[in-house]
Order: sequence, then C-alpha cells, then structure tokens
Amino acid sequence: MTADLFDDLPPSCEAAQTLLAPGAVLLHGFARADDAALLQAINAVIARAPLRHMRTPGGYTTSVAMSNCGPLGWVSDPDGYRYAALDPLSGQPWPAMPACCLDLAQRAAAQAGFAQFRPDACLINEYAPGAKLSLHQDRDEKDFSAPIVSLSLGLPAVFLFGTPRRSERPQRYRLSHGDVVVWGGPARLAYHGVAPLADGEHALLGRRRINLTFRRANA
Ligand code: MD3
Ligand code: FE
Repeated sequence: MTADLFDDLPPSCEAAQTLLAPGAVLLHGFARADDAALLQAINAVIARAPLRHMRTPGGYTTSVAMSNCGPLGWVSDPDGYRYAALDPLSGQPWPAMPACCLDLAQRAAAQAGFAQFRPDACLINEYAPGAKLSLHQDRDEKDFSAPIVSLSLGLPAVFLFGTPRRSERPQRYRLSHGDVVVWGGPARLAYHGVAPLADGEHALLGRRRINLTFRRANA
C-alpha cells in the first residue's frame, strides 16, 4: 500500500494542482474517487473494441496496446496516422464514449480553463511492463485551440515532457493512478512521450497502466 499525500485532505478541499508548464495543468488524483467506475466503463469498451498493437508507417508495431471510444478513433497502419469513425478490426463504429469518462474529461478541462471542451475521440493506451511511447507531437487533430485531457490509471509512469522543439531535452514527471492532466495553449504542441513502464502490481489494475486521452479531432 503506497502512502498518498492527498489522502489527508478533507472532502471539501480541492485536490492539489500543479502547473507543469504554461498550458499544462496536472490535477493530482482528480479521478481517484471514480477509479472503479472508470475502469468498469473502460472494460466494457475494450470488450467490444479490443486493445491491439498497431502497425506504424515506419514498419514497427507499437509496444503500447491501443483502442478507442467516441465518434472518432486514432489509428495507425502502414499508410499513416489518422482519425477514423470505424474500428478497422471490426468494421463497426467505435463504442460510445462512456458518460463517466466524458464527464471526467469535461470537469478537468473546465478546471483548467477550457469550459467548452467537447471531445470527439478518446484513445485508450495500455502499457505492460517495458512498453513505452517515443517522443512525439499530437498533431493529427484539426484545431489545436482545443486541449487534450489525459487520465492515468494503474502503475505509475515516467512522463517525458518537452517543448515544441524536438531537440530540447524533456522534463520528467511521474504520472500516478488517478492523475489527470490538461494540455492546452502553449503546451498543446509540445513533444512528449512515456519512458518504459517499470514492473509492479497495482491493486485495481494489476501489472499495467492505462492512459486515456480525450481529444477534439474534428474542428
Ligand atoms: C502533451 N499518451 O496517446 S498522456 C498519446 O501516457 C500520448 O499514454 C501518453 O501521448 C500516455 O498521444 C501521454 C499525456 C499527454 C497526452 C497528449 C499530449 C501529453 C500531451 C498532447 C500535447 C502535449
Ligand atoms: Fe501524445
């Protein structure tokens, strides 16, 4: 059992938040109270749209297993990256975004100053020990004025957060179970990635980390 800094806060107290960089707000433990409901909703999504390792245009396969919910889903294959309305595995629309997930994303965005956030895509990333995400920008969306909201569940990860210039060395942050980050404004096009996941055992999720990113893909 890990001691948690925020277990002692009275229920009426707002959870702590940290400005990581201009436009990047970390809401510590924002989703912890809802973790079981969120996991149940995610499990229902991935029962219909299974997590899968995607092919990349460069000829690799992602070490992270991915799926999506919502009107659009982010997909990668040898032809490139794009948002698609149909799951290429099933030919069916992606499962709807669960209400508890959408609600969480909108509450977090509002807390960070984006009261009008209406995500139309939610990418689900599952990390087993050793899985990683190389430094990249998220720029397949049409309108960069909308933020991206990320939700971390399960094992903690070392998140690499750079700048809009790939050459600048990224800062490292730990993202823990229940943390939510809103990436908007000047942080929206920052390079970012995830270091190889360290092995461990999480009480609710077991030997893995799940990250959801809520996005506005179409303008
Ligand atoms: C900063 N996912 O799916 S979440 C991704 O933990 C992705 O699975 C990581 O990067 C993960 O594209 C990181 C944090 C995150 C997400 C999107 C961002 C940070 C971001 C977009 C712009 C800047
Ligand atoms: Fe990303």
